[in-house]
Amino acid sequence: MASSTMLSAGLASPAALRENTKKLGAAAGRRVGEFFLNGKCSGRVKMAVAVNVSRFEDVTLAPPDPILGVSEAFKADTSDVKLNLGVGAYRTEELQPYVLNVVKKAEKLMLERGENKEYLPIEGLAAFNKVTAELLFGADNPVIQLGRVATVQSLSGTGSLRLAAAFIQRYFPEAKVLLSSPTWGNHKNIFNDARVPWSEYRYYDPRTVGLDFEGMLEDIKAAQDGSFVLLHGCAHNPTGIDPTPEQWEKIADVIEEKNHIPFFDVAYQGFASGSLDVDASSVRTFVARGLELFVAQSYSKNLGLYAERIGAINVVCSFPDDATRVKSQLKRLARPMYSNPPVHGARIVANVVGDPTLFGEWKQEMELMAGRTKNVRQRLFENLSEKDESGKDWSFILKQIGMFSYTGLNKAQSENMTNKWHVYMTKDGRISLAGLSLSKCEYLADAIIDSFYNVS
Ligand code: PGU
Repeated sequence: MASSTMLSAGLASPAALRENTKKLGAAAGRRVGEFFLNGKCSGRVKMAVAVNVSRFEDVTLAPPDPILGVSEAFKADTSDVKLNLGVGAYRTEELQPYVLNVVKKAEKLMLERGENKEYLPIEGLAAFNKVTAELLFGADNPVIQLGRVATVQSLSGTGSLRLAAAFIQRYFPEAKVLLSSPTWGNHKNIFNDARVPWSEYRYYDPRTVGLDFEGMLEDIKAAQDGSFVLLHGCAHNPTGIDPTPEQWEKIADVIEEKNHIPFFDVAYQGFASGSLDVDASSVRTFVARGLELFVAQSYSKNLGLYAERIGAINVVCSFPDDATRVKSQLKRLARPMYSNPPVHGARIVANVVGDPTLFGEWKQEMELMAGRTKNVRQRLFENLSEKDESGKDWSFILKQIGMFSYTGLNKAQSENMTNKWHVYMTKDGRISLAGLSLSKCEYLADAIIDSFYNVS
């Protein structure tokens, strides 16, 4: 069959081919217009009718991703001194990627057990879902004991956020999401693509290089009742500035008063302070108040499982019945998107968190990663303070937490860092300290001072 079809296509006259292409184009055009893209879509393709005209002519070139695109540019640079401080990925002092020892041990165990590769259920690996919720809320948290949490394993932090966004779009079509200004750039893409409207609340104050707490509260108060408020559970990306425990309480007061729904993005549990519990305390504060909320979790950073795409979406509900229905609908949304999540990373997490020895070792390795990042932060601050003859106060760097430092460099200054100094970073002035070594701090300090004072 296949060969006869090919043969007849091969023998068709150019005129017949053109006619066929026209029909195909028209049919496909209808399909695209009527069935697949009902709403407005800026990237809609006009179907080409002539053979020698591409159907993809109207597809514009997308710009490189502001974060992941930096790694691509870094790879293309041949300089010896180049430094990749763009993506938030932990490197060793030798600037090499790091696979945690506990991950290797868990993988060895998995290999020995000869586990199969069959599909997971739509909601993911049961053992993973159990431990991930316990790690986040605390195993003895009543919301877990009472079955009030809907947990679904999803495609790391990003996929979990995207699944929740689809849920919001379906069940809260009138609601808006409030995002911090600034926030992780992909948040906007995620809610845009899910067609969930968003606006911003004030967060960063450039005058103090700190939190604009009053502005934040004012904007959350001013938003329409019942909005989703996206909060970074710890180690705010990109600023590295977190509210204090007292401030979290006040944020919770306003959210409660306005009947808003908190939506935590927890991508750095354990990586901010080195302690899993301390880094989960913001989420636990809100849960203790009996609020309904969403939490997206990621194991990219704390277990170094970046490419395994392992994470979860948790929805804390008022009643166990709600949790059952919410979970069923999250599964309903996941099924046509990606069917079911990957098993490998889920087994690693389940083995590490579920085994007391490995769990203990993980905590030590996490402290080591967080500790190395803190040491680099300290060294960079010292180098900047020593070298800067103007007496500028660089101590804001020490007040920031997590993988990143928000340097305050503007776009042109950040570009100078890359073009002149081969320091790759995002254009908002963010640098990943987790990708920096102690021995490169001095070079980086020179680059920052040059960019800060010589470029406006
Ligand atoms: N949420 C926040 C706040 C993040 O910073 C990141 C990762 C994620 C979610 C998603 O991480 P997953 O790998 O999907 O679990 N941000 C890093 C990594 C690069 C990126 O942009 O995806 C960053 O450098 O900002």
